[in-house]
Amino acid sequence: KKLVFATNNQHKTEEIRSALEGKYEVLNLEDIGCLVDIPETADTFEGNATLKSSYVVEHFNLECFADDSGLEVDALNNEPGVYSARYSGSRDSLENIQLVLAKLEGNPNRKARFKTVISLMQDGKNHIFEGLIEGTIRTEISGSKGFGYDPIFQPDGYDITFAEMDMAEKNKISHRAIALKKMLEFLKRG
Ligand code: ITT
Repeated sequence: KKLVFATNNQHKTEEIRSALEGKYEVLNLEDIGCLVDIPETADTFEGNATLKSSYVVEHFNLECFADDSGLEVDALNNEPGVYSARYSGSRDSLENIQLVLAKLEGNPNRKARFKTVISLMQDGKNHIFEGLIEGTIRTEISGSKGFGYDPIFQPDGYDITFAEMDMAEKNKISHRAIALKKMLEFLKRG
């Protein structure tokens, strides 16, 4: 069975493909010939996930799901949040990481969480699935796997960052994996 995943982010596509291997074939925006950068103008993860999934329904008449996600840092009033992809004004992960580290410099409160909200558009209805994982922000970058803020995020109960984990290991515990599991349970019931 095929599922359309409304993303331009190759890393998200890889994580979702790996998690759904043997269950679903995952097509991303490029695969369905959608070459636009869908505007994400909402101020919530749920709002932006819904903008992406409904764009595909409207313009391609395909059922589809989308993931809007980001990092919330307690000491930064939950920033970067929905602005995670372009926190520094650029999509460059290193610049975004450095901005978070600079803003947290000297701050002992390193608590943070990754959140994913999935919007699944099916039969004209929007189904929402959420996943989150608590952790802390390291004082320095560590690891080269993963993407985005992975090199500075250490999930609670671990002494390594997401960027030091293999994709399979991250996929066992991540915010995205938790939201995805909920969506799979829903699809199984349907
Ligand atoms: P699409 O909208 O095309 O799916 P995007 O990268 O713009 O791709 P978002 O708008 O959801 O996705 O922004 C999420 C940003 O949050 C992403 O670019 C990363 O910087 C960060 N992020 C999300 N999930 C992450 C993860 O698992 N590990 C590290 N950083 C993550």
